[in-house]
Amino acid sequence: MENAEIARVLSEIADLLELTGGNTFKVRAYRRAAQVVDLHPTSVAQAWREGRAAELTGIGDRIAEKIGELVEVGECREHARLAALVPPGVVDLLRLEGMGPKTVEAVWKGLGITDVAALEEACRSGRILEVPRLGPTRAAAIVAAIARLRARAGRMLLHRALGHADEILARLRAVPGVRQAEAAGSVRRRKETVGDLDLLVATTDAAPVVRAFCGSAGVGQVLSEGSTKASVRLKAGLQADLRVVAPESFGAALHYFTGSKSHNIALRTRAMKLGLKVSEYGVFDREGRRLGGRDEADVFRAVGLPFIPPELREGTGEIEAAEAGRLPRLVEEADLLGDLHVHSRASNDARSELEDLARAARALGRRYLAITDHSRARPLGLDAARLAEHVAAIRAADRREAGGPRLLAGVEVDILPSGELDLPPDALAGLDCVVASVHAHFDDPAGRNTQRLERALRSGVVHVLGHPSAREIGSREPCALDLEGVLEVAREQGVALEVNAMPERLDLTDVGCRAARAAGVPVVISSDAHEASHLANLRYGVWVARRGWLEAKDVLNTLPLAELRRRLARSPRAAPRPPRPKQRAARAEEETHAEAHRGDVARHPSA
Ligand code: DGT
Ligand code: CA
Ligand code: CA
Ligand code: ZN
Repeated sequence: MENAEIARVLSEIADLLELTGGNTFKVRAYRRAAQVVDLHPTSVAQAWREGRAAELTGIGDRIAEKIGELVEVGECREHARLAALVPPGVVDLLRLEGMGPKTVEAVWKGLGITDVAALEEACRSGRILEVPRLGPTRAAAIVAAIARLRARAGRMLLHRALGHADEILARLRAVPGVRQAEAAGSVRRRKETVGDLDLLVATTDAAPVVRAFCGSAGVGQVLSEGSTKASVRLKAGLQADLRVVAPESFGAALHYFTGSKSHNIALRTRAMKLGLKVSEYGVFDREGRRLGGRDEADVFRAVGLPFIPPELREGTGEIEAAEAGRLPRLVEEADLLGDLHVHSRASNDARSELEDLARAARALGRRYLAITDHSRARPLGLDAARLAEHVAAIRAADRREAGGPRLLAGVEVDILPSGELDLPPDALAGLDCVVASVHAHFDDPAGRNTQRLERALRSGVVHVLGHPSAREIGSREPCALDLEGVLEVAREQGVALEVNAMPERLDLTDVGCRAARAAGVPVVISSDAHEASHLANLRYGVWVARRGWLEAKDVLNTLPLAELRRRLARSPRAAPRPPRPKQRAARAEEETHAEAHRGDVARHPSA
């Protein structure tokens, strides 16, 4: 058990004692103990197990016993006893800035408020003013504190977190003496959501950097400020941690704070076997001589590995792959030549004209753009007749737009709950790019969802399965799905799976990409732009694909248009392949590469 967790329980006991009228000395003793544990430099749990609990000065025997209980059995009876006396939501009220135990007790016992939502409602309705000493100003402060609590509870989407990081980094880079300033942590690994920002600066003069950081525009509260590190809570709710290091340690620190934790552990284990020590300060040999650490590459070089891109550092086999010389050459944004899922104003939820889209895509250097507006099941989408007109308009615009990109005529056809497509096959037959996706009925059981998708894939007219899980991060859970089964059918039918690059979708996920690659199914990375400005979002999809170990050859829209057309303009599979025998799955990762390559010819004899 981590110190932080032990400290949390101890401090919750203090809270509960206070809410239940416990003895103030006892309350204070628990609070002090919580703080001691929290700030203890080494593992308290380990100290307990090794019989060194005495080194925890400031903790009495009674509380030490509670810690022992926590360490041994993972919970403590005193905590459970007290928690039973207080409705669970009431302790949450104490998490709100500005709500002490007295106020919490007053709203709980006075107004019967037992959770954050009820408290918010009471603030908004004014009922809270019935509590003595609670005026409108405090009510407003409580509402603000609730908003911050909510922001804190959730992780932030990568694109927003990156925005905050870039803003602060720009400020830090402007401080005289700063050599380098970078984001580490999950932001650098391009994880889809971010728990907090980890920023790193190289300089010999830390003080002005810490000052600039704490004084950044977006900072709501300075949580701690030291000589070479600081933590702040941004007004947006996100926490940001700063570390200032000497330039000769920057690479080692960047590696350490980029993580992930499991990658770091795997790398250090390897270093130890080589008689080396890797820390955030550098790489050291047995005699403690420093071998490097200025550049991140030093760390990998010292342990005899090639540079591992941050997106792969999740401790899921990247060290082994690096060791075997089998790291993928990850796809890059510049590899993408076009975008295969774009909405124009023919979709009722999109605004841009074909010309606007073409212009924006041209500025981004895209060579082709498939216009894929919604079919009719989406309100005011295209029925067969309107689709035919729209296709003519796209073809005409394509002839007009001499400077490129080439405009491809497509559609995003809805997959109905039955698995049928929402437009007849002959309306879809002549299109350059048919994206089929689910937009409703997300809650069906896995079996039915899987059948639904498989049926759509077997229609013989679908090129791409759009946002396969239909999730929206933080607001809609992914559909229950047998992805392996869907991939099997996609492979047999020659259908690609989409990595939808909208920051709140990112669907396929990184894990899904890896599964697609293992199954020999190509992906396309698409913006799903609903406005011309969204065309730039492809990079978020590229990061997902990179985290999913994909190379350019795994991604169809890295192909030049002629080749892409050959790849898409295939006739439906005549006879489905037999299901793959299970024992082959183990070899899949190796094989599928070769197969994906051969597939171009083998699966499309017409080409
Ligand atoms: P997040 O913030 O939840 O999105 O994810 P991270 O990966 O940014 O995690 P964070 O902020 O807790 O820590 C940043 C990095 O610092 C982490 O990826 C690796 C390193 N790190 C933190 N704690 C430990 C640790 O206990 N052991 C090791 N080896 N590395 C750690
Ligand atoms: Ca972090
Ligand atoms: Ca952190
Ligand atoms: Zn769409």
